[in-house]
Amino acid sequence: MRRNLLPLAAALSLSGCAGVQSALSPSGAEAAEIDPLFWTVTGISAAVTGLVTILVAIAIFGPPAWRARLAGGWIVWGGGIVFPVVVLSGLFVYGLIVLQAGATRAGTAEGPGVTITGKRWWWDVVYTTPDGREFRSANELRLPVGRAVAIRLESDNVIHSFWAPQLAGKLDMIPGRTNVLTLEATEPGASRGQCAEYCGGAHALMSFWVVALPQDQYDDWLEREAADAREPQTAAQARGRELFLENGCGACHTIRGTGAEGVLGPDLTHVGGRLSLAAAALPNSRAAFAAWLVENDHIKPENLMPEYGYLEPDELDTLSAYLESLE
Ligand code: HEC
Ligand SMILES: [Cu+2]
Repeated sequence: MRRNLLPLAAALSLSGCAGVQSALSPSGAEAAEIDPLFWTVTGISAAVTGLVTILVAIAIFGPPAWRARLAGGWIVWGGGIVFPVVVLSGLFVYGLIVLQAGATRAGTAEGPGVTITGKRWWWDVVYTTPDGREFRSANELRLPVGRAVAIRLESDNVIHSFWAPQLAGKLDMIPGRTNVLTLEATEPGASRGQCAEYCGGAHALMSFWVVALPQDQYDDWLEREAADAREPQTAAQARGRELFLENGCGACHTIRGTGAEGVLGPDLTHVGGRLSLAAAALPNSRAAFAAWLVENDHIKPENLMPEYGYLEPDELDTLSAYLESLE
């Protein structure tokens, strides 16, 4: 039994080392600087553990001559004071140098940057186009590859923390304060992030995607995202838009170009184009829209959106088809 469990436990813990939300697969400049810190500290810790284990084994099982040598006062002074002070001071200074990474990166960002506000339990994201138009999005951050971008982090409720492990270390979002994190994606692709400061019941479901795009694709995307919502293409989608407006969704949500201008919930102008729904609690699909509308409190307990259990199945389907079409 134990022989089977050990490798299983090791495999399980190692499986956390790769994937879309791992500080150990850096795809950002700051994360790439932090990565060696992890391996250096892990390597030195392993070496020290190995050394101590050998000395303890000698002290218990070794030949009398070796044990006598270990019994001297030097082992207390050398192994108990000098060695730890030297090793830990060295690691401390090395850590300080590496952790400056974020600070030294500040000021390298060009352009208007992005403002992300921690909400209960989602992320409000405000971009500015090169010609100065500001617009909102939510629950996803897109970045151009190879360019440092200043991300202003804020909160209007409790403390949250913005952590995109593949890009950089985490930074807190503190009410009444603006913290600036400079992110520079070094390769294109999508990775996941997570709120890293307990902020209430559904904190674990407050995640997001970061999508790094080559500069020209990013520029195209920014232009499309800044535009108003696309018009319904089918009768069903048009009916879906009516249902959206009739059911009061616009009190909390904005869909630019429809007259819905609420700001209590995520901006839905281009919700169909995002990788996930409800801060990565659900995939982005028509079924997920429908599920969210009728049982969002089950999916994300105590979130601030009411459930719409009274919608008829065909209404639900039409409304979801409209939302899905908002790319
Ligand atoms: C009282 C305010 C309120 C009303 C009314 C409301 N919502 Fe929401 N909605 C929210 C909040 C808040 C969230 C974010 C929940 C979370 O993730 O914690 C949300 C999330 C969503 C999402 C996920 C958005 C994303 O970025 O993934 C969709 C889709 C959505 N609402 C659609 C609707 C529709 C359709 C209606 C009308 C039938 C509606 N909402 C009515 C507050 C509201
Ligand atoms: Cu949180």
